[in-house]
Order: sequence, then structure tokens, then C-alpha cells
Amino acid sequence: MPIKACADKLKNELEQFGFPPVFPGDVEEREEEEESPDPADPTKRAKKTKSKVAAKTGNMTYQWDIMRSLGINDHDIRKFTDPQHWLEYFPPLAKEDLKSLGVRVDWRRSFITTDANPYYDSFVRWQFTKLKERKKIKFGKRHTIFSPLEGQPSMDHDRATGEGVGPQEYTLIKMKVVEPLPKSLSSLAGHLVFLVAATLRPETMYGQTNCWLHPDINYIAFPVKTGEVFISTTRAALNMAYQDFTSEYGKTQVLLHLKGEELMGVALKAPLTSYDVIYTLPMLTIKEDKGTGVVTSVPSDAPDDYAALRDVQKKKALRDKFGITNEMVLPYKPVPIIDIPGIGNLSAVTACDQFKVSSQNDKSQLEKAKEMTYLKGFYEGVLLVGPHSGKKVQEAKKLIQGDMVASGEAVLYQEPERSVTTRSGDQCVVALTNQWYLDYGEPGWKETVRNVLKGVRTYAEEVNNNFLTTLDWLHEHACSRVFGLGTLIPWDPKFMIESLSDSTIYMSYYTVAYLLQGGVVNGSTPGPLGNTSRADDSGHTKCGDTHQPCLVLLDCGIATSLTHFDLLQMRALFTAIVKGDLIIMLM
Ligand code: ANZ
Repeated sequence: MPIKACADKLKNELEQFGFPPVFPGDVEEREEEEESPDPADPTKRAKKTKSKVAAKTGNMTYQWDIMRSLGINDHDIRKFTDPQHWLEYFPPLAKEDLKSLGVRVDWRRSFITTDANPYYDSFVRWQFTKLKERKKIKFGKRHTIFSPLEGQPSMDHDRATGEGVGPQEYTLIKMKVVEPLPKSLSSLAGHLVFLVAATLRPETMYGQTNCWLHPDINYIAFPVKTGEVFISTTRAALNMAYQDFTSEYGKTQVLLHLKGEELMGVALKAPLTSYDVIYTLPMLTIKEDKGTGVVTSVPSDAPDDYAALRDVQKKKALRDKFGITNEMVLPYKPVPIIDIPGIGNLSAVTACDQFKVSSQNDKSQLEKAKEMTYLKGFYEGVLLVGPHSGKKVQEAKKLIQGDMVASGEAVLYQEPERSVTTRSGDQCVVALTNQWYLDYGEPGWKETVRNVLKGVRTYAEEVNNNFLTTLDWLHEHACSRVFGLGTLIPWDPKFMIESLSDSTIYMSYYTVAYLLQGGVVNGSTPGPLGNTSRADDSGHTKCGDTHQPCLVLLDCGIATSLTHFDLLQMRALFTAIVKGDLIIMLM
């Protein structure tokens, strides 16, 4: 995938800037461009320069410059527009470097891991055919981190930033704009218009007192499939468009561009709250790159909301600036909806008082207040209102979410937990995409793995615990893609096998590679075993059918964090179990 992305980038540069290319501006200027701050979050670019890509490229923007910095001449650089050339050019150089480092390697076991090598290709096809036969691979629409530019899911190793980041589910609360529509929305007359607030706390909707918007953030109004009109940030709308909210997949039709300040003091009907009408008010700490930029306010349980509501109630100048009248703010008081033992039924109020939070900008004290209320609220809080009154928050959360979704008052929405950018620089969304996936969530398969784990002795107890935790959350995992290099899915060759899925047990290939290939990395000549057969469509090769015990060596080198390490090992375990082979894990 990165090879294909770099080859394509180079090709585009040559098409755009000629050969040898003449780029606009000199290198210094280009580096400055790269460092200019992101208007939404000035701290962001500073971090970006330390990213993996920046560390590897020294901040060079063009692929051409990167190739040149490797000492490759202009004529030869051109050849790198073909991704296959990378596979021929770099392996011998890497081998020389490793040799000069004094690394002791059995070079007979070197091989290339794409379909450029028919032996490895067969091995992967065999593995996936087996998984398919045992019904462990399924097809369907899944939520995945997705690059709109590349038109396909973006897996960990495709990313420049955001490794390990997954989709985060929010409940979108539909807050209906009361008719007649205010002046700024008058062109939408005849439509049902909703401000959609992203929340992780649907069970607190009984305590809503107002809705927050940032006066300086840009919002858009766009139609969704149901005929209703939603208002959110453009970024959130794009995520929704990739989750089948809009009539055309991946597209939003913008009806209106609006600045937050144009939407202040708008009257709304919100679900579950005891207040008949609530109003939009300004909050200056809203983040543009999180949720929809529309935030519902629950001052009884959210310290941020209590502090901000107090600000608007106390500061007349602030109200006047945004045309907020007294009736929109002063009558609204925090409503007791959840009791937290030891803190009480207005936990945010208690916490803000205890930590002397001075305003919505008092970040450090707000953090302490949130720490005190959130965790305890989730585990020990008990709901005081509504049909689920008396139930624990933990339990009520899903029930209330389900009720609101069923009644059409809320919808489920996902976005990346944190910003994810691809190696080609695209900002990822969460998309519903059709793909092949490994069903690691299947209870029977999980149970087998759990039983195997009982017999696994680990040096540290923590490792075992991490395995069990990973096993708990592991669920469906996409294993197909449409872009990059690799092995085609044997039964559906318009898809390719995602490259971490094909390599969960690739370490076992080392045990036979020297017999099959004898060190010819692309397998172009047969090795000592003289096996020239390519896998047939069932993926069977001589190697696969002899059913040799499969030795799975797990490679710490590709694990970037403990979580990843667990995940890879766990996936290897799932795969190996299906094949009924012997597993030896080296940790
Ligand atoms: C109602 C609510 C009640 C919330 C409650 C919290 C506590 P974390 O956990 O940090 O991800 N929110 C949503 N979008 C936001 C944005 N763009 N900028 C600032 N805050 C935003 O926070 C999720 C919560 O942050 C969401 O859940 C929302 O407030 C707020 F007792 O909704 B909550």
C-alpha cells in the first residue's frame, strides 16, 4: 500500500510538473508551507512535523525529492512510477545494509510478500480459502476508517497519523428548530430542520437545558435521505454522507453555509428534556474536529456545560454580544437526573464548586471536576427519571439510546476517535463499506481461542490479562481492500487481501521458504524442493496439502504498541486454530 501510494504520487508529480519536474517554489518555502498551523487547532501542525512520515522524509513534500535524497539519478527515478520496480530495487540494498551491520541471517528464507512471488501468493490464498471454507470470512457493510481520496478503507500501516485509531460511535440527538424558522434559516422553510448534537451520554438527555454552538465555527445545512435537513460541521456531514445518511453515498448537498454566531438564540425542541423549548447559546471551547460541532448541554452532569451556562447567565455583555435574551438563559437550572453515591444528584454542580471552577476556560480545574464525576457516574450512577429510573447508568445508556433511535429522535453516527491521515495526506472518515471481513466476534470461534489461552503460560501475568482483554473487544475485522499490492481474494479478485490480514501467520512461511524458493525472493526459479506448481483456485498447493505443523512465530518488530502486539498475536491464534496446526508463540 505505501509502495503503491508513493509510486502513484511520483507518477502524478511527473504528469503535473514534467520530467525532470520543475516544482513551484524552492524546498525551503515548501517546508514552511508544511508547517503552517491548522486554523482549527494551531497546535496540530507542530505535532504533525514529528509524525512518522515527517521523520522518514525530513519534511520533503514531493516524492521526487525523496527519491533524489536517496541518491537515485533522474533517469532512474522515473522507473519508480511502477510499483513492481520498488520490489526489485530495494530488497538487495536492504540485504547489503543488514550484512554490513553484521546481522546474521539465513538469506535462503528471504521472500517477497505480494503476488509478485507465486509461492507466497499460494500460501496466502490457501490460508484464506481455508478460512472461507470454515465460514470465518463474511461479506457485508461495515463501519471502517476510510479515505475518501483513495476510495477505500485505511488500515493502520496506510496511515501517516492515527495508528490504532478506530471508529467512535456517538448518538446524534435531533434537536428540532421551532417554526417559524429564524431569519438565518428562512430559506429552509417547509423543511424539518434539526441541529444534530453528538453525545456519548444519551442517558443524560433528561437534563438538557440548552444547546451549544461555537460562534466562529462554520456549519452547513444539508438534506438527509428522510427529507429532513441537518445542521453540523462540514467534516461531520462528510462522515454522515459515507454512512448512508444522504441520498448519494459520500456526497452532501449544501443548502446553506452558516457561521455559529448566525445561529445564536435559536429555539429548539429536544427529546426527553423537561424544558418545553431550549435555546442555542455560545460556547467557546467547542472543538471543530470533534462530533458535529453542535453540543447538547447537561449542566447537572457535565462540568463543562455547568461552567459555560453559568458564564452566559452571569455575563450580560456576553448575552448582548450574541443577541441572547434573558428568557433564553435565566430560567434554566440544572435538573437532577442521576444520583452518584457520595457526590449527589447534581454531580457537575458539586464538582465545579468543590474544585472552584471559575469559568468555561478554567481547563485544569474542569479536568479535575470531570475526573471526579465521569468514571464514578458511569459505574455507580443511578438514573432518577424516566421509564428506566432506578437502573444503573451503565445499563440504562444502551436502553435509552435504543428508545430514542427507535422513535426517530436520535440516530447513530460514527467518526474516527482521533484525526487519521493517510500517507497520501487525506483526512479519513468513518464509512460504511462493503467488504470481506474476518468474524473474530463469532462466539464459537472466540470460545475455542479462550480455551486455548487457558493452556498458554505467559511469563508475566499482565500478558495473559492483555490477551483476555483483547479477546473481549476483538470483533469483525476487515480483511479486503481495493488499492495496493498483495494477494487477490481467490473467490472475489476485485478485492485484495489486506496486508496485515495476510501476514498474521506469515512467519510460519519462513519454515518452508528455503525449500520452496531457496533465497530467490520473487520465486522466479524453483527452490530445492522443485515445486513449480502454483495454487489452483481452491488455493491448494503441495505445501498446503501435506499439512505440516505450522510454526507461528510472532514478530514483536511489527508491533508498535502492546495493544497491537496483543491484537496481532490474537489474530494469529484465531487463524492458526482454524487450520488445526501447532502453534508456538515466541514473545
Ligand atoms: C451530553 C453530555 C452529558 C456530555 C454529560 C458529557 C457529559 P469526550 O468524552 O471527551 O469524547 N462534545 C461533543 N462534541 C463536542 C465538541 N465538538 N467540542 C466539545 N465538546 C463536545 O466528550 C464527549 C462529550 O463532549 C459529548 O457528550 C458532548 O457532551 C461533548 F453528562 O453530551 B456530552
